[in-house]
Amino acid sequence: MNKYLSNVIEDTKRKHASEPEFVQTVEDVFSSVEPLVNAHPEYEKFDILGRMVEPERMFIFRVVWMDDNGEYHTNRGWRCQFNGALGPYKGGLRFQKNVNESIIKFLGFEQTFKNALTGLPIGGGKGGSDFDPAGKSDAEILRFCQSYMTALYRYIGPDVDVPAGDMGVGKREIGYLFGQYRRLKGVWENGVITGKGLSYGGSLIRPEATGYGAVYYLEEVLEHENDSIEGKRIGVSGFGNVAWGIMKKATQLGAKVTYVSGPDGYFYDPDGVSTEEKISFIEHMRATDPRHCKPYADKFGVEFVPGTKFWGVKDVDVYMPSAVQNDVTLEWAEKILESGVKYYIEVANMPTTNEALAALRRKEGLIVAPSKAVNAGGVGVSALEMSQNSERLVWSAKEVDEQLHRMMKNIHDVSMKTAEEFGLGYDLVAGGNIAGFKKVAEAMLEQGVF
Ligand code: 2IT
Repeated sequence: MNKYLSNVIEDTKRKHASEPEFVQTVEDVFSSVEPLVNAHPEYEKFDILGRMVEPERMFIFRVVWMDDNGEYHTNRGWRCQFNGALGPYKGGLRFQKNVNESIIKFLGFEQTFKNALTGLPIGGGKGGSDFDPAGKSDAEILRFCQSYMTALYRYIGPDVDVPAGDMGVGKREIGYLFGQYRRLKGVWENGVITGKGLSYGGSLIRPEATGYGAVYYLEEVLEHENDSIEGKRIGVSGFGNVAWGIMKKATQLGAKVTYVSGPDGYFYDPDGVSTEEKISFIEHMRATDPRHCKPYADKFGVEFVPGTKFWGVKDVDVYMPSAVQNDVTLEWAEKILESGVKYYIEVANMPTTNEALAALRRKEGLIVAPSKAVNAGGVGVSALEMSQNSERLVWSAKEVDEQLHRMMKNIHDVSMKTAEEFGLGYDLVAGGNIAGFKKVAEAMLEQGVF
């Protein structure tokens, strides 16, 4: 391996010994960009790799809130402004019990390259809290969000850092966070946050964008293989906002999501989650009980298998991991390899462990697409929301959807062409990583010492 590259990886492992997810994502991206680093000796001269793994800054703050019984709770909040070379820091907030510094940092690092792939002027950031939204009342969520924003507001702004949602942060939380920002600053700067409600500057199609974008990307892959989306059966892990968007778009295009998993097991619906009633029920499950997908099986009378995942089933055409990081370990990857399924389209951030990903990528005839390209439509439409806010206009759903579609096509094409340029064939993982990295590196080089 390139000496400079391996030195930076070793350094990262040493400095971040207690941050396994962050080390994992650095190793993943850096193993892909080796041909680029070999072709650009100036990266070493200007220490681009060393700079790339160090967030520009990261805030840690206390978030104290009172529950409905008047008891005090103290959580930890983070915001990581990872890389601002391409634009204001941009990325979601994740509220989840298991959130820690390693998770925020890995997400911020990935976000930097993902945002570069959108082709829009956004840098990479991420934030969150170890707050557990499960079972909290609306009033408790409100108080938590107000306290969170009170700690954060002075570090963000429409031209500084623009948060959005991620797991545990949806339209309701975004509303409370924005309300508190406006109250504290006394200005109408709705471009400070994206994923807003339509009544105060949200973008049409933003809720659907990540899932729709993932399906548009899948269509490009299928077209490359002289195949089509019509009739495809898709297995999706997770039933959050992203999976919901995939179900809607897949249905519109004549495909269907037949397997869905949650923390409690998975269900199999041979007809697909493809009626309005079923898709609405998915939304309802997410809002009321995100830890169980069994209620779907009970309601619609389909098979439920408790306590396991469906990876390895043979009666699907496409796997789309859309839940949490490291969902697919080597053990599951081996089952996927045995299944003979041809398309493995990552959707969630880092859903595959590095060893599982390596095993999947080695398999001849299996097409693997990386999440930082596939799920980029979400943040891409967030950037479009920022444009609408600065224009003080609202674009039509059709216009946003068309731009999203073009963006996804472009991300696929750039990834494909970049891989070809480096003699790697149709390698969407390497192509996506190299294309995103190259863009950020160029901007950093041109901006001098920063
Ligand atoms: O992982 C992601 O790209 C997001 N959670 C969306 C970020 C955004 O700023 O819309």
